[in-house]
Amino acid sequence: MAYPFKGVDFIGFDALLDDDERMARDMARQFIEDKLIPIIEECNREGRFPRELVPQMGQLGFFGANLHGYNCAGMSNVAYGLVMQEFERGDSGLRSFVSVQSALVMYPIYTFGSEEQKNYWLPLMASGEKLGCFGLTEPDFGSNPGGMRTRAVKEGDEYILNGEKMWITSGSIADVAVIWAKVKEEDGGKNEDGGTDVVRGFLVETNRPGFSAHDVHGKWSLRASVTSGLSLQDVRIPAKNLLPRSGGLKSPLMCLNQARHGISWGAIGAAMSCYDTALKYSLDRKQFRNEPIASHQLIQEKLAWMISEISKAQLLALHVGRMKDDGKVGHEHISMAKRNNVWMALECARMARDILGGAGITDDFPIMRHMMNLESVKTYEGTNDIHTLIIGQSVTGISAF
Ligand code: TGC
Ligand code: FAD
Repeated sequence: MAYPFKGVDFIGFDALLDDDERMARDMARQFIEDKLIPIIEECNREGRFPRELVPQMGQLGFFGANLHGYNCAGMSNVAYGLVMQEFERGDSGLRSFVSVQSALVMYPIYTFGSEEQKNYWLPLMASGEKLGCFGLTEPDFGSNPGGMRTRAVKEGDEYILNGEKMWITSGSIADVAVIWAKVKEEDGGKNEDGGTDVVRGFLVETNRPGFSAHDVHGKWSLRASVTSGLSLQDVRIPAKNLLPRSGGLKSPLMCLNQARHGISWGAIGAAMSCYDTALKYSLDRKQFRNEPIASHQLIQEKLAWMISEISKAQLLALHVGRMKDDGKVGHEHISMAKRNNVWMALECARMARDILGGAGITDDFPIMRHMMNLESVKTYEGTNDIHTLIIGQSVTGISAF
Protein backbone atom coordinates (compact mmCIF):
# COMPACT_ATOMS: atom_id res chain seq x y z
CA MET A 1 0.00 0.00 0.00
CA ALA A 2 1.36 3.41 -0.89
CA TYR A 3 0.67 6.43 1.31
CA PRO A 4 2.05 9.93 0.99
CA PHE A 5 3.61 9.35 4.45
CA LYS A 6 6.12 6.49 4.29
CA GLY A 7 7.06 6.42 7.97
CA VAL A 8 10.36 7.36 9.56
CA ASP A 9 12.75 4.43 9.95
CA PHE A 10 16.48 5.10 10.03
CA ILE A 11 17.58 2.00 11.94
CA GLY A 12 15.54 -0.81 10.40
CA PHE A 13 12.96 -0.56 13.19
CA ASP A 14 10.32 -2.21 10.98
CA ALA A 15 12.19 -5.52 11.19
CA LEU A 16 11.61 -5.56 14.97
CA LEU A 17 7.83 -5.68 14.47
CA ASP A 18 5.69 -8.68 13.63
CA ASP A 19 3.09 -8.86 10.85
CA ASP A 20 0.15 -8.07 13.15
CA GLU A 21 1.92 -5.00 14.51
CA ARG A 22 2.78 -3.69 11.03
CA MET A 23 -0.78 -4.37 9.87
CA ALA A 24 -2.33 -2.43 12.79
CA ARG A 25 0.04 0.48 12.19
CA ASP A 26 -0.65 0.57 8.44
CA MET A 27 -4.41 0.46 8.97
CA ALA A 28 -4.21 3.42 11.36
CA ARG A 29 -1.82 5.23 9.01
CA GLN A 30 -4.19 4.91 6.09
CA PHE A 31 -7.17 6.06 8.19
CA ILE A 32 -5.31 9.14 9.41
CA GLU A 33 -4.00 9.93 5.94
CA ASP A 34 -7.40 9.57 4.27
CA LYS A 35 -9.74 10.95 6.93
CA LEU A 36 -7.92 13.20 9.39
CA ILE A 37 -5.09 14.93 7.51
CA PRO A 38 -7.47 16.58 4.97
CA ILE A 39 -9.56 18.22 7.73
CA ILE A 40 -7.28 18.67 10.72
CA GLU A 41 -6.04 22.20 10.05
CA GLU A 42 -9.62 23.38 9.64
CA CYS A 43 -10.66 21.59 12.86
CA ASN A 44 -7.73 23.17 14.66
CA ARG A 45 -8.63 26.66 13.42
CA GLU A 46 -12.27 26.23 14.36
CA GLY A 47 -11.54 24.50 17.66
CA ARG A 48 -13.72 21.60 16.52
CA PHE A 49 -13.52 17.92 17.48
CA PRO A 50 -14.05 15.82 14.30
CA ARG A 51 -16.83 13.71 15.76
CA GLU A 52 -17.87 12.48 12.31
CA LEU A 53 -14.82 10.16 12.35
CA VAL A 54 -15.96 8.26 15.47
CA PRO A 55 -18.16 5.56 13.81
CA GLN A 56 -15.42 4.54 11.39
CA MET A 57 -12.86 4.50 14.20
CA GLY A 58 -15.18 2.07 15.99
CA GLN A 59 -15.60 -0.11 12.90
CA LEU A 60 -11.83 -0.32 12.46
CA GLY A 61 -11.39 -1.50 16.06
CA PHE A 62 -9.37 1.45 17.39
CA PHE A 63 -11.26 1.78 20.71
CA GLY A 64 -10.03 -0.45 23.54
CA ALA A 65 -7.83 -2.11 20.91
CA ASN A 66 -5.54 -3.86 23.44
CA LEU A 67 -8.44 -5.32 25.46
CA HIS A 68 -9.68 -8.86 24.85
CA GLY A 69 -13.29 -9.97 24.34
CA TYR A 70 -16.38 -7.70 24.48
CA ASN A 71 -15.94 -6.86 20.75
CA CYS A 72 -12.48 -5.39 21.37
CA ALA A 73 -9.65 -6.02 18.87
CA GLY A 74 -7.33 -7.82 21.34
CA MET A 75 -4.13 -6.27 19.93
CA SER A 76 -0.78 -6.47 21.70
CA ASN A 77 0.39 -3.42 23.63
CA VAL A 78 3.01 -2.78 20.94
CA ALA A 79 0.42 -2.85 18.14
CA TYR A 80 -1.80 -0.54 20.20
CA GLY A 81 1.17 1.81 20.68
CA LEU A 82 1.83 1.90 16.94
CA VAL A 83 -1.82 2.86 16.37
CA MET A 84 -1.40 5.71 18.88
CA GLN A 85 1.77 6.77 17.02
CA GLU A 86 -0.19 7.12 13.77
CA PHE A 87 -3.06 8.97 15.44
CA GLU A 88 -0.72 11.51 17.00
CA ARG A 89 1.14 11.95 13.72
CA GLY A 90 -2.25 13.30 12.66
CA ASP A 91 -3.04 15.27 15.81
CA SER A 92 -2.51 14.88 19.56
CA GLY A 93 -6.18 15.84 20.09
CA LEU A 94 -7.53 12.83 18.24
CA ARG A 95 -4.99 10.56 19.95
CA SER A 96 -6.13 12.02 23.27
CA PHE A 97 -9.72 11.20 22.46
CA VAL A 98 -8.81 7.57 21.67
CA SER A 99 -6.55 7.34 24.75
CA VAL A 100 -9.32 8.48 27.04
CA GLN A 101 -11.96 6.22 25.50
CA SER A 102 -9.63 3.20 25.57
CA ALA A 103 -7.15 3.53 28.41
CA LEU A 104 -9.06 5.68 30.85
CA VAL A 105 -12.67 4.51 30.44
CA MET A 106 -12.78 1.07 28.83
CA TYR A 107 -9.70 -0.16 30.75
CA PRO A 108 -11.12 0.64 34.24
CA ILE A 109 -14.46 -0.93 33.32
CA TYR A 110 -12.57 -3.99 32.01
CA THR A 111 -10.28 -4.19 35.06
CA PHE A 112 -12.45 -3.04 37.97
CA GLY A 113 -15.98 -3.54 36.61
CA SER A 114 -18.62 -6.21 37.24
CA GLU A 115 -19.51 -8.64 34.45
CA GLU A 116 -22.78 -6.75 34.00
CA GLN A 117 -20.94 -3.42 33.60
CA LYS A 118 -18.48 -4.96 31.15
CA ASN A 119 -21.15 -6.65 29.06
CA TYR A 120 -23.16 -3.45 28.79
CA TRP A 121 -20.51 -0.76 28.30
CA LEU A 122 -17.54 -2.34 26.53
CA PRO A 123 -19.21 -3.37 23.23
CA LEU A 124 -20.99 0.00 23.01
CA MET A 125 -17.73 1.84 23.63
CA ALA A 126 -15.72 -0.37 21.26
CA SER A 127 -18.11 0.58 18.45
CA GLY A 128 -18.06 4.27 19.39
CA GLU A 129 -21.83 4.30 20.04
CA LYS A 130 -21.08 5.45 23.60
CA LEU A 131 -18.27 7.83 24.56
CA GLY A 132 -16.58 8.22 27.91
CA CYS A 133 -14.48 10.59 29.99
CA PHE A 134 -12.22 10.15 33.04
CA GLY A 135 -12.60 12.47 36.01
CA LEU A 136 -9.59 12.38 38.32
CA THR A 137 -8.14 15.93 38.30
CA GLU A 138 -9.84 18.63 40.37
CA PRO A 139 -9.38 22.41 40.36
CA ASP A 140 -7.12 22.21 43.46
CA PHE A 141 -5.63 18.74 42.89
CA GLY A 142 -3.75 18.08 39.64
CA SER A 143 -0.36 16.47 40.28
CA ASN A 144 -1.60 15.39 43.69
CA PRO A 145 -4.91 13.61 42.96
CA GLY A 146 -4.80 11.89 46.36
CA GLY A 147 -6.03 15.17 47.88
CA MET A 148 -9.31 15.07 45.92
CA ARG A 149 -12.45 16.44 47.60
CA THR A 150 -15.09 14.71 45.47
CA ARG A 151 -17.12 12.42 47.73
CA ALA A 152 -19.57 9.58 47.32
CA VAL A 153 -21.94 8.93 50.22
CA LYS A 154 -24.10 5.82 50.36
CA GLU A 155 -27.85 6.19 51.00
CA GLY A 156 -29.87 2.99 50.71
CA ASP A 157 -29.10 1.39 47.37
CA GLU A 158 -27.73 4.62 45.91
CA TYR A 159 -24.54 6.71 46.07
CA ILE A 160 -24.78 10.51 46.11
CA LEU A 161 -21.80 12.25 44.51
CA ASN A 162 -20.63 15.81 45.07
CA GLY A 163 -17.52 17.52 43.69
CA GLU A 164 -15.78 19.33 40.85
CA LYS A 165 -13.47 17.87 38.23
CA MET A 166 -11.28 19.98 35.94
CA TRP A 167 -9.49 19.60 32.58
CA ILE A 168 -11.52 16.58 31.57
CA THR A 169 -10.98 15.41 27.98
CA SER A 170 -14.29 14.66 26.16
CA GLY A 171 -16.21 15.85 29.26
CA SER A 172 -19.16 17.43 27.44
CA ILE A 173 -19.46 14.79 24.70
CA ALA A 174 -19.30 11.76 27.00
CA ASP A 175 -22.24 9.46 27.73
CA VAL A 176 -20.53 8.12 30.82
CA ALA A 177 -17.92 9.54 33.18
CA VAL A 178 -15.58 7.41 35.26
CA ILE A 179 -15.53 9.54 38.42
CA TRP A 180 -12.96 8.95 41.14
CA ALA A 181 -14.31 9.90 44.56
CA LYS A 182 -13.54 9.36 48.24
CA VAL A 183 -15.82 6.98 50.09
CA LYS A 184 -16.07 6.36 53.83
CA GLU A 185 -15.26 2.83 54.92
CA GLU A 186 -18.77 2.14 56.14
CA ASP A 187 -20.08 3.21 52.70
CA GLY A 188 -17.99 0.66 50.85
CA GLY A 189 -14.48 2.10 51.16
CA LYS A 190 -12.18 -0.92 51.45
CA ASN A 191 -9.19 0.46 53.28
CA GLU A 192 -6.86 -2.34 54.26
CA ASP A 193 -4.75 0.11 56.33
CA GLY A 194 -7.70 0.88 58.61
CA GLY A 195 -8.16 4.44 57.29
CA THR A 196 -11.64 5.77 56.72
CA ASP A 197 -11.51 7.30 53.23
CA VAL A 198 -10.82 5.26 50.13
CA VAL A 199 -10.72 6.42 46.52
CA ARG A 200 -13.11 4.39 44.39
CA GLY A 201 -14.36 4.60 40.82
CA PHE A 202 -17.99 5.18 39.78
CA LEU A 203 -19.77 5.03 36.44
CA VAL A 204 -21.84 8.19 36.21
CA GLU A 205 -24.17 8.52 33.22
CA THR A 206 -23.86 12.14 32.15
CA ASN A 207 -27.63 12.67 31.79
CA ARG A 208 -28.16 12.19 35.54
CA PRO A 209 -29.70 15.22 37.32
CA GLY A 210 -26.99 17.31 39.03
CA PHE A 211 -24.26 16.42 36.51
CA SER A 212 -23.04 19.22 34.23
CA ALA A 213 -20.05 19.84 31.96
CA HIS A 214 -18.71 23.21 30.81
CA ASP A 215 -16.08 23.43 28.10
CA VAL A 216 -12.76 25.22 28.47
CA HIS A 217 -12.47 27.91 25.79
CA GLY A 218 -9.47 29.92 24.61
CA LYS A 219 -7.13 26.91 24.39
CA TRP A 220 -4.00 27.34 22.24
CA SER A 221 -3.38 23.60 22.47
CA LEU A 222 -5.42 20.47 21.64
CA ARG A 223 -7.93 22.63 19.84
CA ALA A 224 -9.38 19.61 18.02
CA SER A 225 -10.16 17.93 21.36
CA VAL A 226 -12.91 18.76 23.85
CA THR A 227 -11.70 19.76 27.35
CA SER A 228 -14.27 20.38 30.09
CA GLY A 229 -14.87 21.01 33.75
CA LEU A 230 -17.38 18.69 35.42
CA SER A 231 -19.70 19.60 38.26
CA LEU A 232 -21.46 16.97 40.37
CA GLN A 233 -24.12 18.31 42.70
CA ASP A 234 -26.05 15.65 44.61
CA VAL A 235 -25.82 13.27 41.65
CA ARG A 236 -27.63 10.06 42.59
CA ILE A 237 -26.49 6.82 40.98
CA PRO A 238 -27.48 3.21 41.72
CA ALA A 239 -25.00 1.49 44.07
CA LYS A 240 -24.34 -1.03 41.29
CA ASN A 241 -22.57 1.78 39.36
CA LEU A 242 -19.62 1.49 41.75
CA LEU A 243 -16.67 -0.22 40.02
CA PRO A 244 -16.54 -3.14 42.48
CA ARG A 245 -12.88 -4.03 42.12
CA SER A 246 -11.56 -0.45 42.42
CA GLY A 247 -9.98 0.45 45.75
CA GLY A 248 -7.42 3.11 46.64
CA LEU A 249 -5.50 5.69 44.61
CA LYS A 250 -3.65 2.80 43.00
CA SER A 251 -6.74 2.08 40.84
CA PRO A 252 -6.78 5.37 38.88
CA LEU A 253 -2.96 5.29 38.75
CA MET A 254 -3.17 1.88 37.05
CA CYS A 255 -5.36 3.50 34.37
CA LEU A 256 -2.77 6.24 33.93
CA ASN A 257 -0.12 3.61 33.14
CA GLN A 258 -2.22 2.48 30.16
CA ALA A 259 -2.63 6.01 28.85
CA ARG A 260 0.99 7.02 29.50
CA HIS A 261 2.15 4.00 27.52
CA GLY A 262 0.02 5.16 24.56
CA ILE A 263 1.40 8.69 24.87
CA SER A 264 5.00 7.43 24.78
CA TRP A 265 4.22 6.08 21.28
CA GLY A 266 1.98 8.95 20.25
CA ALA A 267 4.71 11.52 20.85
CA ILE A 268 6.91 9.65 18.35
CA GLY A 269 4.20 10.19 15.73
CA ALA A 270 4.13 13.95 16.33
CA ALA A 271 7.95 14.02 16.12
CA MET A 272 7.88 12.03 12.87
CA SER A 273 5.47 14.51 11.33
CA CYS A 274 7.73 17.45 12.30
CA TYR A 275 10.92 15.72 11.11
CA ASP A 276 9.36 14.59 7.82
CA THR A 277 8.06 18.10 7.11
CA ALA A 278 11.40 19.75 7.95
CA LEU A 279 13.42 17.27 5.89
CA LYS A 280 11.28 17.79 2.78
CA TYR A 281 11.28 21.56 3.24
CA SER A 282 15.05 21.74 3.69
CA LEU A 283 15.64 19.81 0.46
CA ASP A 284 13.35 22.18 -1.41
CA ARG A 285 14.14 25.60 0.07
CA LYS A 286 17.14 27.40 -1.44
CA GLN A 287 19.16 30.21 0.17
CA PHE A 288 22.63 31.58 -0.67
CA ARG A 289 24.52 29.93 -3.65
CA ASN A 290 21.06 28.72 -4.93
CA GLU A 291 21.51 25.46 -3.02
CA PRO A 292 18.99 23.75 -0.71
CA ILE A 293 19.31 24.75 2.92
CA ALA A 294 19.75 20.99 3.60
CA SER A 295 23.29 21.40 2.25
CA HIS A 296 24.29 23.56 5.24
CA GLN A 297 25.92 21.86 8.22
CA LEU A 298 23.79 23.66 10.79
CA ILE A 299 20.58 22.34 9.18
CA GLN A 300 22.05 18.83 8.92
CA GLU A 301 22.98 18.96 12.61
CA LYS A 302 19.32 19.58 13.47
CA LEU A 303 18.09 16.80 11.18
CA ALA A 304 20.70 14.40 12.60
CA TRP A 305 19.61 15.26 16.16
CA MET A 306 15.96 14.67 15.30
CA ILE A 307 16.41 11.33 13.55
CA SER A 308 18.74 10.10 16.32
CA GLU A 309 16.29 11.01 19.08
CA ILE A 310 13.30 9.60 17.17
CA SER A 311 15.18 6.32 16.69
CA LYS A 312 16.11 6.11 20.39
CA ALA A 313 12.50 6.91 21.35
CA GLN A 314 11.23 4.12 19.09
CA LEU A 315 13.53 1.60 20.78
CA LEU A 316 12.52 2.76 24.27
CA ALA A 317 8.79 2.60 23.45
CA LEU A 318 9.18 -0.82 21.85
CA HIS A 319 11.15 -2.22 24.79
CA VAL A 320 8.67 -0.89 27.35
CA GLY A 321 5.76 -2.14 25.18
CA ARG A 322 7.29 -5.61 24.99
CA MET A 323 7.82 -5.61 28.79
CA LYS A 324 4.16 -4.63 29.15
CA ASP A 325 3.10 -7.47 26.87
CA ASP A 326 5.21 -9.85 28.99
CA GLY A 327 3.65 -8.52 32.22
CA LYS A 328 7.08 -7.32 33.44
CA VAL A 329 6.79 -3.54 33.18
CA GLY A 330 6.96 -1.24 36.20
CA HIS A 331 5.13 2.09 36.27
CA GLU A 332 8.52 3.83 36.56
CA HIS A 333 9.52 2.38 33.16
CA ILE A 334 6.37 3.80 31.58
CA SER A 335 7.13 7.14 33.26
CA MET A 336 10.58 7.15 31.68
CA ALA A 337 9.14 6.48 28.21
CA LYS A 338 6.41 9.14 28.55
CA ARG A 339 8.82 11.75 29.91
CA ASN A 340 11.60 11.14 27.39
CA ASN A 341 9.46 10.78 24.30
CA VAL A 342 7.29 13.84 24.91
CA TRP A 343 10.38 15.95 25.64
CA MET A 344 12.00 14.58 22.46
CA ALA A 345 8.91 15.41 20.36
CA LEU A 346 8.69 18.95 21.70
CA GLU A 347 12.37 19.55 20.93
CA CYS A 348 11.83 18.13 17.40
CA ALA A 349 8.88 20.46 16.88
CA ARG A 350 10.95 23.48 17.92
CA MET A 351 13.88 22.50 15.66
CA ALA A 352 11.59 21.71 12.74
CA ARG A 353 9.85 25.07 13.11
CA ASP A 354 13.25 26.75 13.06
CA ILE A 355 14.21 24.94 9.82
CA LEU A 356 11.07 26.25 8.12
CA GLY A 357 11.86 29.84 9.08
CA GLY A 358 8.84 32.13 8.80
CA ALA A 359 6.84 29.48 6.94
CA GLY A 360 6.98 27.37 10.09
CA ILE A 361 4.59 29.58 12.00
CA THR A 362 1.64 29.11 9.62
CA ASP A 363 -0.84 26.25 9.45
CA ASP A 364 0.24 25.50 5.88
CA PHE A 365 2.49 23.08 7.80
CA PRO A 366 1.58 20.93 10.82
CA ILE A 367 4.59 21.81 12.97
CA MET A 368 3.30 24.71 15.06
CA ARG A 369 0.06 22.78 15.76
CA HIS A 370 2.08 19.80 17.01
CA MET A 371 4.25 22.11 19.11
CA MET A 372 1.24 23.71 20.79
CA ASN A 373 -0.44 20.32 21.31
CA LEU A 374 2.71 18.85 22.84
CA GLU A 375 2.72 21.53 25.54
CA SER A 376 -0.46 19.88 26.90
CA VAL A 377 0.95 16.40 26.39
CA LYS A 378 3.98 17.44 28.47
CA THR A 379 1.61 18.45 31.30
CA TYR A 380 -1.19 15.89 31.29
CA GLU A 381 -0.88 12.30 32.43
CA GLY A 382 1.73 13.50 34.93
CA THR A 383 3.89 16.55 34.18
CA ASN A 384 7.46 16.13 32.97
CA ASP A 385 8.64 17.04 36.48
CA ILE A 386 6.32 14.55 38.21
CA HIS A 387 7.77 11.79 36.01
CA THR A 388 11.27 13.01 36.94
CA LEU A 389 10.32 12.53 40.60
CA ILE A 390 8.77 9.09 39.93
CA ILE A 391 12.05 7.96 38.34
CA GLY A 392 13.99 9.66 41.15
CA GLN A 393 11.93 7.82 43.76
CA SER A 394 12.51 4.54 41.96
CA VAL A 395 16.31 4.86 41.85
CA THR A 396 16.80 6.39 45.32
CA GLY A 397 13.94 4.88 47.27
CA ILE A 398 13.14 8.42 48.53
CA SER A 399 9.94 10.30 47.64
CA ALA A 400 10.63 13.95 46.73
CA PHE A 401 7.05 14.90 45.84
P1 TGC B 1 1.57 7.00 46.30
O1 TGC B 1 1.43 6.82 47.79
O2 TGC B 1 2.92 7.12 45.72
O3 TGC B 1 0.81 5.81 45.54
C1 TGC B 1 -0.42 5.26 45.99
C2 TGC B 1 -0.39 3.78 45.63
O4 TGC B 1 -0.35 3.65 44.20
C3 TGC B 1 0.85 2.98 43.80
N1 TGC B 1 1.29 3.64 42.57
C4 TGC B 1 0.97 3.15 41.37
N2 TGC B 1 0.34 2.02 41.02
C5 TGC B 1 0.15 1.79 39.72
N3 TGC B 1 0.58 2.66 38.77
C6 TGC B 1 1.23 3.80 39.09
N4 TGC B 1 1.64 4.64 38.12
C7 TGC B 1 1.45 4.09 40.44
N5 TGC B 1 2.03 5.10 41.12
C8 TGC B 1 1.93 4.81 42.43
C9 TGC B 1 1.81 3.13 44.96
O5 TGC B 1 2.75 2.09 44.98
C10 TGC B 1 0.84 3.05 46.13
O6 TGC B 1 0.47 1.68 46.27
P2 TGC B 1 0.13 1.06 47.71
O7 TGC B 1 -0.10 -0.38 47.45
O8 TGC B 1 1.35 1.35 48.56
O9 TGC B 1 -1.09 1.80 48.20
O10 TGC B 1 0.64 8.22 45.89
P3 TGC B 1 0.90 9.77 45.97
O11 TGC B 1 -0.37 10.40 46.45
O12 TGC B 1 2.16 10.07 46.75
O13 TGC B 1 1.06 10.21 44.42
C11 TGC B 1 2.00 9.64 43.59
C12 TGC B 1 2.07 10.38 42.24
C13 TGC B 1 2.50 11.83 42.43
C14 TGC B 1 3.13 9.69 41.42
C15 TGC B 1 0.73 10.32 41.52
O14 TGC B 1 -0.26 10.92 42.23
C16 TGC B 1 0.77 10.88 40.11
O15 TGC B 1 1.08 10.13 39.19
N6 TGC B 1 0.41 12.19 39.88
C17 TGC B 1 0.20 12.72 38.53
C18 TGC B 1 -1.30 12.86 38.27
C19 TGC B 1 -1.68 12.53 36.86
O16 TGC B 1 -0.91 11.98 36.08
N7 TGC B 1 -2.90 12.81 36.50
C20 TGC B 1 -3.43 12.46 35.21
C21 TGC B 1 -4.91 12.72 35.11
S1 TGC B 1 -5.66 11.99 33.68
C22 TGC B 1 -5.10 12.85 32.37
O17 TGC B 1 -4.27 13.70 32.47
C23 TGC B 1 -5.69 12.49 31.03
S2 TGC B 1 -5.05 13.42 29.73
C24 TGC B 1 -5.86 12.85 28.34
C25 TGC B 1 -5.03 11.85 27.58
O18 TGC B 1 -4.57 10.83 28.14
O19 TGC B 1 -4.82 12.02 26.39
P1 FAD C 1 -0.13 21.39 39.04
O1 FAD C 1 -0.21 20.06 39.70
O2 FAD C 1 -0.66 22.57 39.79
O3 FAD C 1 1.38 21.66 38.63
C1 FAD C 1 1.89 22.96 38.30
C2 FAD C 1 3.41 22.88 38.22
O4 FAD C 1 3.94 22.50 39.50
C3 FAD C 1 3.91 21.83 37.23
O5 FAD C 1 5.07 22.31 36.59
C4 FAD C 1 4.27 20.66 38.11
O6 FAD C 1 5.26 19.80 37.54
C5 FAD C 1 4.77 21.36 39.34
N1 FAD C 1 4.69 20.54 40.55
C6 FAD C 1 3.56 20.05 41.16
N2 FAD C 1 3.89 19.32 42.22
C7 FAD C 1 5.25 19.32 42.29
C8 FAD C 1 6.20 18.71 43.16
N3 FAD C 1 5.83 17.92 44.18
N4 FAD C 1 7.51 18.94 42.94
C9 FAD C 1 7.91 19.71 41.89
N5 FAD C 1 7.07 20.30 41.02
C10 FAD C 1 5.75 20.10 41.23
N6 FAD C 1 -7.24 15.12 33.98
C11 FAD C 1 -8.18 14.14 34.11
O7 FAD C 1 -8.45 13.67 35.21
N7 FAD C 1 -8.84 13.67 33.01
C12 FAD C 1 -8.60 14.14 31.76
O8 FAD C 1 -9.21 13.68 30.78
C13 FAD C 1 -7.64 15.18 31.60
N8 FAD C 1 -7.42 15.73 30.37
C14 FAD C 1 -6.61 16.83 30.25
C15 FAD C 1 -6.52 17.52 29.04
C16 FAD C 1 -5.75 18.67 28.93
C17 FAD C 1 -5.71 19.42 27.63
C18 FAD C 1 -4.99 19.13 30.05
C19 FAD C 1 -4.12 20.35 29.95
C20 FAD C 1 -5.07 18.46 31.25
C21 FAD C 1 -5.89 17.31 31.38
N9 FAD C 1 -6.03 16.66 32.61
C22 FAD C 1 -6.95 15.65 32.75
C23 FAD C 1 -5.39 17.19 33.81
C24 FAD C 1 -3.87 16.92 33.89
O9 FAD C 1 -3.64 15.59 34.24
C25 FAD C 1 -3.28 17.91 34.88
O10 FAD C 1 -3.27 19.16 34.24
C26 FAD C 1 -1.88 17.52 35.32
O11 FAD C 1 -1.92 16.34 36.10
C27 FAD C 1 -1.19 18.63 36.11
O12 FAD C 1 -2.03 19.17 37.09
P2 FAD C 1 -2.22 20.77 37.20
O13 FAD C 1 -2.56 21.27 35.83
O14 FAD C 1 -3.18 21.02 38.28
O15 FAD C 1 -0.80 21.34 37.55
